[in-house]
Amino acid sequence: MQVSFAPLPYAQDALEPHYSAKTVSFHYDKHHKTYFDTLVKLIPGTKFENMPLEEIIRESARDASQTAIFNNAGQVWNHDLFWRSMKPHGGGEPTGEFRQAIERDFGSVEEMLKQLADKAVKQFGSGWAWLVVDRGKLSVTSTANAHSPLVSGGTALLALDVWEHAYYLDRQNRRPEYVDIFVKNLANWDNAAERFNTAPQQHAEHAQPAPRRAARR
Ligand code: MN3
Repeated sequence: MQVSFAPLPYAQDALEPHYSAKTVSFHYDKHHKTYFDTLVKLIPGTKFENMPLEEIIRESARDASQTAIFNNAGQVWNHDLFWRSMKPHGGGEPTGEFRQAIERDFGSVEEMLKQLADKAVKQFGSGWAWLVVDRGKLSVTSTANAHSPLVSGGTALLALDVWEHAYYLDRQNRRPEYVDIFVKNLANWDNAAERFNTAPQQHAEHAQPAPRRAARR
């Protein structure tokens, strides 16, 4: 089996006071771990058994009879990125080439943050907000439940979990407050920049479609 339960990239209390150790403990040790444990029980003896996680997600997304595997695999992947989308003393602003790309595609960093927060707050029910790069172009999007840009297209740079379990212990129903704190105090732009720099077809000029051949008669 190729799937694994990734260690947290920091101590459970490292995001205090913005994201409590209690929430990290429930969210990582219970919710995230349960998705992983369930996946590990579901895949033995199936074609998914020896696939890398990303392939399990893409394959199961295409098959309505594999919803349980898709949901649990998707949530393992989404949470792996979510924990890396935060860091102690995070927030602030992206820098360098990544920042230039944000300014090119959104007008300003502030506008990108505003649009990301808006997607996160308005996602109806459980889901995720994302900063994505697709063929060199940045955008923000949201997905429901276990879905992600792995399925909808592009490379996810930042994942913001808006399932209630992500914030309820700290902020009850106040999702906008959680989103605001995530953006201002937790977001890990270094990790997002690294993912941007290594994303396939990072540069917009590579995104040009190949010249079309003249139609034959
Ligand atoms: Mn979660």
